[in-house]
Amino acid sequence: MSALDDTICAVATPAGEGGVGIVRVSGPQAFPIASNIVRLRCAKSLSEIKPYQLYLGKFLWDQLQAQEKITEDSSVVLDEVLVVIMRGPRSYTGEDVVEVHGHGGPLVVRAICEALTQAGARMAEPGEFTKRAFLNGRLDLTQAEAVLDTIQANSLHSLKLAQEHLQGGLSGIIRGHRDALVKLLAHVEAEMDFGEEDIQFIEQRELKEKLRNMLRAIEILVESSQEGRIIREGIRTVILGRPNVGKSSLLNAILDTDRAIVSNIPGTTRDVLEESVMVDGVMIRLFDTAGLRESTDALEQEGMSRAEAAIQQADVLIMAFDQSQELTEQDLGFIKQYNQKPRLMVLNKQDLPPKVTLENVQVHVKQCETLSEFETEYVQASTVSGEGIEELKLSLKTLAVGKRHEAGDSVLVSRLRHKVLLQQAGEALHNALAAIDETQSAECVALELRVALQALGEIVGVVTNEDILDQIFKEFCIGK
Ligand SMILES: Nc1nc2c(ncn2[C@@H]2O[C@H](COP(=O)(O)OP(=O)(O)OP(=O)(O)O)[C@@H](O)[C@H]2O)c(=O)[nH]1
Ligand SMILES: [Mg+2]
Repeated sequence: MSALDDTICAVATPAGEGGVGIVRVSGPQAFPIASNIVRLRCAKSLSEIKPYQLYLGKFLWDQLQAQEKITEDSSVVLDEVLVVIMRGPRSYTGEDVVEVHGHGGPLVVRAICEALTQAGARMAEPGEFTKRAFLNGRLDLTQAEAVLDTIQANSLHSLKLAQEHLQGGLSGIIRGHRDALVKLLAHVEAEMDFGEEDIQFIEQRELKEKLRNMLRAIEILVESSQEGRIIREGIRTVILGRPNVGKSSLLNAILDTDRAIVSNIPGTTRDVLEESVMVDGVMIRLFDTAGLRESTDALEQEGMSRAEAAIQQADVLIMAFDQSQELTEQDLGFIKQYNQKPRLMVLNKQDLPPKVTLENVQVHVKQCETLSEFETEYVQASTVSGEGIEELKLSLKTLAVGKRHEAGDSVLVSRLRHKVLLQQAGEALHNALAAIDETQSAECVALELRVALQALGEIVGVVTNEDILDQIFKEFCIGK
């Protein structure tokens, strides 16, 4: 992506037909360039009109005379438009911005863009408007990422989380740690300068306590990342179990549609089937899988290895049992084998005479519980009568997200980039503390503090490089 001295344009609304199609122009020449293609009814030029107000006008384009000043006589009216200007720095990008609101036809917006590029603008790259907002200091990096999260939000909770970050919830905390760290580093460095004279600029006890508190706060942020990611991306929930216990029926019942094929022939489901459903503001991504059993059928084996892969990626497991049949060795094997995730034990087919009770399953879960730090919940359900299906959905949500975010008292980290950098910062603080304990030189301590500072700086974008920026902004759509 190039520097900030050119003027960029792009369609800001989704492709296809719609009520309105908006083309956005940003850069030092935004007003003169856009003036070439619109004529306002009030006859003023774009640089003369009031910002943040819509003006009625026409989009005029004469391809042959595009380089000359267009008059209504010599050019073709292609649409009736509304135009709004925003003067930098009080705009999204921090630059002069023009938005042309035309009718939402693919041809209209494309023609507006072509006319703008003929008049001197350049087509924007993905995320370039937001990148400019970042480079011009309108947003920091976590906020820019939160813009993307807002656009991609798939549930009310993920939207809320994105907005918390956009409002600076996370950056405020990170900046607080950075500021504190800068001060501590200054003390340690001053000690290096005057080391010979044995002057202590900060009590070692105080330094250690401050570093320890910061380390703990950073660890809490890292710990929140699992929950944050789940809220941002949805809860990956895999339904597993023996063939014929009713996994696909459960998927259908949760979705309240006839999505998956159900039959009394064991081994019906082969591929992994994914569907999403919203539960209480959180997106649940459900994966129905092939029943797990010994099989020589190549197709079924492939289905089972896909099921295994899905299980490894899951946030939560639904382990389905048929309570009208005795628990089999296989059932018990699953309980033991897949105990490294939060799981929901579903005793299905409650409409049939019981052979298995909740207690029976609990006994087996208890036996392997000592090996697992993960929670287990139980639900009795029937896909025929609908019993337990609502309860099942809510249990899933609680298992995956917990109550913390709903209480609204903590900021969650939701991106892997942030988590990795926080871990780096935490490790450096840990090393700094160890260096102090081992009475290593102040230089060693300072070195670690600088590593932590660098990592925290990268999160908010105080320290950055072009590769990181490209990586982040290429995820955006064009026009944002
Ligand atoms: N009575 C009763 N039958 C059920 C219930 N749930 C599923 N079934 C029946 O159990 C059989 C198997 O259901 P599926 O949903 O296909 O089972 P599955 O676990 O997906 O099976 P595979 O895909 O072969 O692994 C079908 O005949 C369903 O109609 C239930 O709650 N009660
Ligand atoms: Mg199935």
